Parts: sequence; structure tokens; C-alpha cells
Amino acid sequence: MKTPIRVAVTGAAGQISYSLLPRIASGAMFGLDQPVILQLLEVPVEKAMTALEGVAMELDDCAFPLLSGIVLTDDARVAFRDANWCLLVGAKPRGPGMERADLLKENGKIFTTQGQIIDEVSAENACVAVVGNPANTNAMIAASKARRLTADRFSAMVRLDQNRAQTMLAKKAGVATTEVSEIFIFGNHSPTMFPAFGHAKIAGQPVETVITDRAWLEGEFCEKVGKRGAAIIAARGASSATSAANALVDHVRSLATPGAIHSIAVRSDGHYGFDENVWAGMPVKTISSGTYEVVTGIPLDDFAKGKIAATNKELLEERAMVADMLG
Ligand code: NAX
Repeated sequence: MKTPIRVAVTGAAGQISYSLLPRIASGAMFGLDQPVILQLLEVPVEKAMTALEGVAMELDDCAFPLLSGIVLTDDARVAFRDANWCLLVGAKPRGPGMERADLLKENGKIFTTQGQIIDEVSAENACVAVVGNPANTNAMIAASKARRLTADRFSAMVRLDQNRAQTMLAKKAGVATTEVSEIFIFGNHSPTMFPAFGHAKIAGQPVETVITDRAWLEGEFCEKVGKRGAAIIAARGASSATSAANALVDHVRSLATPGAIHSIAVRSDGHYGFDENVWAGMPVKTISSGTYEVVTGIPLDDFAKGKIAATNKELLEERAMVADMLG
């Protein structure tokens, strides 16, 4: 049996974590031969910590063979100590009357502190994956606090958007999701994101030779992927949880699998027209566990360039709103 790895999860009593933790403990994220120790962080509020105890009781009651230990804490130093993976799910939701700038600032404080502490106490070469919104900018803030860990260890999740786009293309074409490949997400995890259909394939053929309705691809498809989260809130009365947890499993598993090509939000070096130093969704190829290179050379037509310019503009606006928190 391998040595257990330590996986820190924040927001561990929240709804995404409720779907996520059993997937990690069962081996879906790191493999069926990799034991894990879960280090679970919640806010120092009795209700949250009691709920967290309930979550841990349920995990115990699953008797997962790979679950080597569970740590429950409201202290970020305990949660991130020696952690190999830090999954930052916890964030404040947007309250009534709260402006986007207020949300950015409120959550920016959380990611400032967590970025600093992760850098101080996590394992060598720890990987940090941010889910809590606004995820791209939160990842940028956390990375800007790191002195030991390099910026490429911090990614934000756009895999839910990739998975949504994959299924929508499959349904439109009347094929299985496995027939859809190379659909990548560019930009922010927000309605401005761009699912780059021009490069995607269905059964190995360019999407546009199978789905010939270009107006649908440019219009309804892009809009539906971007607004899928809102549609789920409208239907369920709560935001995406199981699909978000599943996307994080995919995000981490792909990042840990050499050769995998997948969408994550990472620091831009000016790729694809993104400004340097924004965290933008783009395709990457995993080199070794936690290291990757951006896939370059995907051709972009004028429509795609316009969409990328719009999502880049939003990322720059977000960065300007938290400028005083960076560095
Ligand atoms: P919940 O409100 O159910 O859970 C969040 C949990 O985080 C709460 O239990 C809260 O006490 C905890 N928390 C807050 N601040 C914390 C801190 N400083 N340290 C530790 N824990 C803290 O939200 P949930 O539905 O689980 O969503 C979590 C986050 O994921 C939200 O920000 C949400 O917007 C974001 N999402 C991101 C997605 C993505 O694709 N990147 C998709 C799904 C989701 O909307």
C-alpha cells in the first residue's frame, strides 16, 4: 500500500463537499491504490463545526478502505499542514444587495489568508485547486501570497463548464458524451467564458461538420453553457453541487495524470490574447502530477477572438477591484 497523501478541503460542511468527500475517500480522485487523509476546514462557528462532525460521522460509516484519517478543524494551519493537495471550496455566498465588488473583496480576504498559510505549512510542491467563487480571481489572490510555491501550483476550476459543454454538444449531435473531444473552456468561470467549439471534435470530426447550425453554436450553445449555473439554481433552488464535486474530481485526476489534456484556469503568460498574470481558463497538458504546459496553437477565428477579448476584459476588471490585495 502507498503512503497516504494529505488532502485539505475547505468549506467541508458545505453542499459541494458533501458530494465531494465520499468521492475522494473512495479513490475516485487519486486512484484505487492511494490512501488519503482528509484535513477538513470550516469556519469557527458552532453550527458549521457540528455539521462537519456529522459529515465525518457519515464518512466513518462508509468504512472506506482508502480513508486513513480525518482531521476536523477551524484552524487553517492545521488543515493545510503538510497537505499535498489543497482544495479550496469554501467561500462566502453573495448576500442580498451585495455588489460583485463587495463579493470579490470579502472572498479576497479568505484567499489572502489561505494563500499565505498554504505557502507556509503545506507539503513541498503542494497543488492548490480553487472552486470558491469568483474562482479565477481567488486563485490569483492566493497565488500572489505565495513565496515558496510557484504560481503554476495554483489553478481554478473551469472543468464544470467543460463537462457541461461536452454534454450539450453530444445531445445536439445525438451521440454519447464519449464521442465529444477537445472542447476547451477559455477565460473566466462566469457567463463570459468561451467554450471553444471551433476546435472540438465529434467522433473525430470537426464539430461544425456534424452540427452545421453555426448560429446555434455561437448563440444558444455559448449562452447555455455560460448560464447553466443559474438554470440549476432556478430549477433546484440551490447551486450546482454534485456536478461541481464531480468536476473537481475530474480536474484533480486530470492534473495528476501525465498526458491528460483538459481545461483549467491558470496564470496567463499572454497566451491566446489573455493579459499576462490573469488566471484564465485554457487547455493544458499534464506533464507529471501537478505540472502541466499550456496547449498552444489552437486556431481562433474572429468570433472566438471576440469572445476571448470579452472574458479577458472581465478578468481585468476583477483584478482591478482586488489590486490592493495582490502581492
Ligand atoms: P455552501 O455555502 O454550501 O458551502 C460553503 C462552505 O464554506 C460553508 O459551509 C461555509 O461555512 C464554508 N466557508 C466559508 N468561508 C470559509 C473559510 N474561510 N474557510 C473554510 N470554510 C469556509 O457552498 P457550496 O455550494 O458548497 O459552494 C462553494 C463555492 O463553490 C461557492 O463559492 C460557489 O459559488 C462555488 N462554485 C464554484 C463552481 C466552479 O465551477 N468553480 C461551481 C459550483 C459553485 O457555484
